[in-house]
Amino acid sequence: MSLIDSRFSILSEDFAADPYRHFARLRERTPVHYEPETGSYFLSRYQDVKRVLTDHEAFSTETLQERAEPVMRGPVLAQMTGAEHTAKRKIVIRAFTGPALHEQIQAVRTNTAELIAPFLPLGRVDLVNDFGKPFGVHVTLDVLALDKKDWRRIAAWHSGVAEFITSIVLTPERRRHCLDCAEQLEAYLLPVIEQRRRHPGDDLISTLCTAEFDGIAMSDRDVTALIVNVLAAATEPADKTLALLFKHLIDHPAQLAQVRQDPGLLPAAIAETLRYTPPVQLIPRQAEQDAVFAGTTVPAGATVFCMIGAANRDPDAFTDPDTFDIHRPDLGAARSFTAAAQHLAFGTGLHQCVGAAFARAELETVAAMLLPLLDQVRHSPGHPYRETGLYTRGPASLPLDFTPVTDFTPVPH
Ligand code: 2IO
Repeated sequence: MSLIDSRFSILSEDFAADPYRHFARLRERTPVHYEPETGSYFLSRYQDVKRVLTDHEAFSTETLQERAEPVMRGPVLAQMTGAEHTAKRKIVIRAFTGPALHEQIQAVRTNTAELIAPFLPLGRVDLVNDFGKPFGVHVTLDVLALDKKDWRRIAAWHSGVAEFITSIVLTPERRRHCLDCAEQLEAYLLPVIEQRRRHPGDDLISTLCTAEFDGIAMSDRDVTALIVNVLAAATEPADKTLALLFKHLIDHPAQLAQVRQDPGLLPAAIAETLRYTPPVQLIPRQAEQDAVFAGTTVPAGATVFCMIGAANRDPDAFTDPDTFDIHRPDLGAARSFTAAAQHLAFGTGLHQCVGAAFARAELETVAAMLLPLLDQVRHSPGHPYRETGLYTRGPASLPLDFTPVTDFTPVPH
């Protein structure tokens, strides 16, 4: 192994600038990459990642006690097991499927129309900072039936919470900032919980407040944690996936033309975006016993990071994996938002994303509305493309030009 290889670090600027350049070498030469600074192991092969995520006895979610609980203010779904996990997961899934999903799609439509309107006459929008970020927060607040007038504060607290759960190394100053955000968010939520306990509606927070587990209602702490869990999980990947979808389609004009002509191709385009550039790049687990991968032992107690981006581009799982192709036969597009998904962007196994169907509906709805509005959409000249984030990753910005629209009136529903 060359000197360069032995010095290679996932914490380096070089890796942060473009992780995708390093994935083939990692899978081939160091499929179990050790980071001495954090004492954790990074797995890059599809089969290894799949094994970790499906063997939940050998690879637990204990790591979340340190990584999530301090800012979630209590236990999140992914930490739970057994009957409690099944019962609470069901409650949350019900809020994101069936009739509830129907209403959320309406909320996605309304938010899309309101948030894109000011940019249409300009013929210019930064799809991340002008639209995607506010859009992700607005939709999440509608799902939770929280007051959208508070969106800026909630967005700022969310950023602190997300920074905490997605950091590989965190300075004491940043840690303090993140905990402050979480405490303020908790203080904001407590009166809401109290009010919904007294006057429950049909929103998710009310359901959590009134639900009983083993004949016992959930405590404020438990309800708070699940709200922050949903808030983070629905908000953090939304702008990234939307911007990545548009970037890939703009960079592949023939596929963009096909999707414009047949919006029925959107689920496949979204699924291929999730495979090609998953917004959640890392999923942590704790090895409960010594485990051997490709001849390397990961010791009991160690944190293992599943590298979703690397696994999704493993040639053992996908043909020509570095090519963006919405028609690829090995994607299994129809199953891409279910437990049978081939790509690992929603994880897999017991803790697979509960919001996958919601994510599909949200992205399909917003993209189907934006595509006809953004005629001749293209990258604005003079802005070098840059992605940020090791854990969650997406474009720092995505400035786009398109044909200005002067006669837009949001269609009432
Ligand atoms: C919130 C990275 C936002 C989840 C997490 C502590 C648990 C879990 C995830 C995703 C996205 C987050 N982990 N969603 O990776 O709920």
